[in-house]
Amino acid sequence: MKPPVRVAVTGAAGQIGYSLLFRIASGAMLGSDQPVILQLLEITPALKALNGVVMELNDCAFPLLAGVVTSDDPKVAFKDADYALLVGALPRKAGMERSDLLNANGGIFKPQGEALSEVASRNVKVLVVGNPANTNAFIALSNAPKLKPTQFHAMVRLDHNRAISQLAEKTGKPVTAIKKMTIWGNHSVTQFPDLYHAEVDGKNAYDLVNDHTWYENVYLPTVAKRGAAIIEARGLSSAASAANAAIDHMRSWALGTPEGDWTSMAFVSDGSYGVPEGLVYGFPVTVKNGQVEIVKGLEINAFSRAKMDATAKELDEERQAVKQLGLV
Ligand code: NAX
Repeated sequence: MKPPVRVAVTGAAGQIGYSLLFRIASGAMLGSDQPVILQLLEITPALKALNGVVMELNDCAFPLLAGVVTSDDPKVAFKDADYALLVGALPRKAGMERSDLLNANGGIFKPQGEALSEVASRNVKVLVVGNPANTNAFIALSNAPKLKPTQFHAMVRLDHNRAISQLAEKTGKPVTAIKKMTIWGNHSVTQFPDLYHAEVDGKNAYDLVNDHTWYENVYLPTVAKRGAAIIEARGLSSAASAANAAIDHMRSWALGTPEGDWTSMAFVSDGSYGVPEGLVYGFPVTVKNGQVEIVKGLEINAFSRAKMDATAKELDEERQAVKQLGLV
């Protein structure tokens, strides 16, 4: 058996945490030969509920769970962490302006970035799930001078999985037939799910569907607004599917992507595909030995260009806003 790795999770007593922790402890994220120590962060009032979750974790008697730490102090929860999943955030409430939302989340992700920079493993892989995920990741990485910006990702994998599922339904094929899906840009309604490079059983997905009206007016909004549809149906935001996507993202980052396929991850742009440098933007990526590479050389048509620029513009506006608020 390998030595245990340390996995920090914030917002651990929340909805997503309740699905996520059990899957990490079962080996779904890092493999069935990788013991884990969970290091769980919550705000002080939620520590009691968190203790209940820890009781349930213990009651599972997971063979891979080598220890659990709970704290309301990021410097304790992030100490020597090899992986950090930043789930706890302040969602937008009715009547909240965007600047209020960014300010509230700045209060969470600035100190968490600083703490990660000080105490986490030098090779820590950080995934931001809490919304607005891309900009929260930007705030965290901007406050972590001792870590590389590329150590911080934002999650677009739920959008990626939704895009695969919707395409599978349209084409009548299993999800396993679908490869090379991409979510470009922000985890928001401006995201761009790209069918021009996706494949279904090796055939080009856009050509196979052969219906631009459906693509533009049905598929894109269905994928982008799926979160709202879940809230409408369930009365609560996506939790199990979000936790599943976080597991998928970290698994791809730690263990790699399969030959002949890629996935979508959001992280600091190096200027690829004309995306302004420094924006935390979703790209198609392959991963080998923990090294994330943007898939190069994809042809971008005028329709895609406009969509990719619109989501970049939104992220740039959020970047300007957090700069003005003094959060970065
Ligand atoms: P919950 O409100 O159920 O749980 C959030 C938890 O975070 C709470 O227990 C709260 O006490 C804790 N928390 C708040 N501030 C904290 C801090 N400073 N340190 C540690 N913990 C803190 O929300 P949940 O449904 O679990 O969703 C969590 C976040 O994920 C939200 O921001 C949500 O918008 C976001 N989502 C992101 C998705 C994505 O694809 N990137 C999809 C699902 C989800 O909507």
